[in-house]
This record gives sequence, C-alpha cells and structure tokens, in this order.
Amino acid sequence: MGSSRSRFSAYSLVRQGVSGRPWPRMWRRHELESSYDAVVVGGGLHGLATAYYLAAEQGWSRIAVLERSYLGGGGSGRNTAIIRSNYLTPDGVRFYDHSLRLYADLSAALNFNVMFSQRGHLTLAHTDASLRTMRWRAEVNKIEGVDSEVIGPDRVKELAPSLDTSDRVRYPILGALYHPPGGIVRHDAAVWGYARAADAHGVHLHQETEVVGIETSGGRVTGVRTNRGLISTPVVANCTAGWATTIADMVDLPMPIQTFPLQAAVTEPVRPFLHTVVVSGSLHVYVSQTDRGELVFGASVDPFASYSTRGSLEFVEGLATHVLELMPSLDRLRLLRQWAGLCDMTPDFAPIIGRTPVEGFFVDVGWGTYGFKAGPAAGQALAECIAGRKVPALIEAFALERFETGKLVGEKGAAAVGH
Ligand code: PYC
Repeated sequence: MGSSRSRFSAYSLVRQGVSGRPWPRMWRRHELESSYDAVVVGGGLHGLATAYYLAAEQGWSRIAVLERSYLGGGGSGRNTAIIRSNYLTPDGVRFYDHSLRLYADLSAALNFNVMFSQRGHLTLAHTDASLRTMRWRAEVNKIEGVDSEVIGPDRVKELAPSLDTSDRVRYPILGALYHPPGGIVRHDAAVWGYARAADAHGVHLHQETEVVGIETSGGRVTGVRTNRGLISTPVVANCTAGWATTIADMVDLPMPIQTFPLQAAVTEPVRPFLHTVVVSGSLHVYVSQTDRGELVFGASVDPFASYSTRGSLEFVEGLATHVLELMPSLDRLRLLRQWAGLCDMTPDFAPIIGRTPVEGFFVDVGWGTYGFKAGPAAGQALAECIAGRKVPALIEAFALERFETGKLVGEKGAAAVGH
C-alpha cells in the first residue's frame, strides 16, 4: 500500500469496478516481528485509532495491532453507529464532544468517506422523572457549549412525524432532549479508514493473531505471547471489548467490568422517512434510518452477563412491541437480520482509559454501550498518554484509580436507554 491518499478518482473507481480485476488491498499483511515498540491488543475501532494516532500524531513507529479474528469483527461491527455528545457529566460531555468533532473531520483526515451524518438526535421522555434528567443534561450540555434543548411533543412530531405523539398510548411522549449535532456514521467505514491510514503510517495489522499471555518483569510489561509466537515490547494497550478482563487478568489486574450482550436488528430498506435518531429510554429502544433506507434498532443490554453474540426471538418480540408503540405505521416492515455485541459495563457507566499500576500496560476498556462514538477521541487520547508523560486532561476523570478513590463519573442517566 502506498500513501493514505486516495488512489481512485470517480472515473478510475468505475473502471476498476467493471474491469474484473481484484480490488487492491486496503492494508498489507506482515510477518509477525519478534519485537515492537508498542503492541495494541484489539483490532477494532479503538485499537486501530490508537495505533493510527500513535503513528500519525505522536511519530511512533514499530507498532503492531493484534486481532484474534478479523478487523472490526467485534463491537465495532456490531453497534448501531450512533454518535452524540449530550452526556450528563461535564467530563463526559467534553470527551464525547471532542470525539464528535474528530468524527466531523474524519473523512478528510483519513481520506476515506465514513458517511458522517449529523441528522439530529431525540431522546424521548415518557415520565416526569426522565424530563427532569433531560433538563439537567441540557443545562450541563449548554454550559459545555454543546447544542441540546428540551422540546415539547409538538416539536417532536415536526422532527419525526412517524412517532405517535398522541396521549392514547401506554407511555405518551411528554417531551424530548433534542441534540442537533448527534447522528450516525458508517461504522465499518470508520474501521476501514483507520486501518488503511494506520497501515500507510507503517503500523503492522495482524489478524487471526490471538494474545495468550502477557509477560512482565519487576512490575513492567516486557512482552506478549501470541498463537504465532512471542513479541517483546515495553508497551501493551488493551483496547478490547468483551475480552477486556481476560487480557487484564494476564497482568493480574482486576477490572470492575461485567460483560453483557446487547442485541440489535435491521429491517429491509424503505424510502427515507426518519431523518433523526430516536431513542426511548422507557421503551428501551433506539432507531435510525441508514442512507440505504434500512431501519437500525437497538435496545438495552440483555438482563444477564454472557459472552453470547447470538440473537434471540424473545428480543425481537420485545423490540417489535416497543417499536410499534412508538411508530405504529411500521407494522408491515420486515426485519432482515439481528445480531448481538458484547458490552463491558462498569459500575458508573463510564469507561476506563489510561495508565495502570503495571508499567507499560495501558487500557481503553469498559465502553459499555457507548464505545463507537468514543473511538476517535479515545484513540487519540490514549496515544497521547502512551507517548507522553502526562495523562491528557480529556481522560483524567476516566482513570482506573477512581474505583479506589470513589471519584466516580456517574453517566447512567445519559446511557442511550435504561439498563
Ligand atoms: O449511547 O448513544 C448511545 C447508544 C446508542 C446505542 C447504544 N448506545
């Protein structure tokens, strides 16, 4: 692969498409080297972004990303691609706002269209208690310079006419937190864009390479054992979801994380009619329409800890019931696919990112149900943390030690839906 600059004009793209020749690879294959300056565990959005920023902004070379399966095959390919920054705590709002801004420039930065679409984001309130939390969020958002306001049912109806805003339903819509900068991004494109750009900066991307152990000596990281051999390295970044605790256990570091599946589903494509992202906390559902016309639905996490990524009929039944309460006109729409992703939940619904007591072992984990929107900022901040002496202010609040000091971040009220 050459540079990260596009090698295709619109014309050459069509010519390549009709030529029957194989498409050029977006990243290279490399032999696994016996030493690297940094090893990133996890070839999803967070791991790839970390490796990319470490190379592109911090000037590091000799970086490897290890992925046990294929790039983007975990949480990065299983989320519902929603972006927003309307969080509840000032630390959360600042962090996600920075991530949203990085997303806004990402297509240009990576020269790869990530289909960034700021179509607005509505969080519906069906109870007085949720309206109160939304007013609180709106005030915190405004103080941090983030566009958010509480609106009434009439304005909700204008923004999303397919919603039933009448009072004849079980949970009438009392209002909503409206967040115009929110929207969606094509999740696979973000993964591929970072992978291609990281490769162009010399990062080695190793798929089907499983970490089976981490070597330490005198309290510091010295190497990583993989199914393809031993790598010596002074830096390991744990950027996994689902396996965050398994990898941390390899350096005897307990993590306050429990893993739950989150199920999602997509319909057949229909003419565009839903021009905002809609979330209902009380009905445990969120929906957006992709540029291809499909409706993408997600819900809260399954009610039991598990590593299963299989969808269930029970989920679809509950989803359909809740969706039809919100949008009765969808009753003829067919679901095409369903899937599940793994969510690493922390006690305060905020991530764990930064240094750890094991020298050279860094973490970017515990992303619950909000990891996709965080990828760019988490990768950039972790790269800065690895390369620098100081923990960047943007992630100070998310340090592992908060579970000892008790300075928790408390983002449960801003999770997409109730869990
Ligand atoms: O936090 O916006 C969110 C979200 C959307 C889907 C799951 N979580």
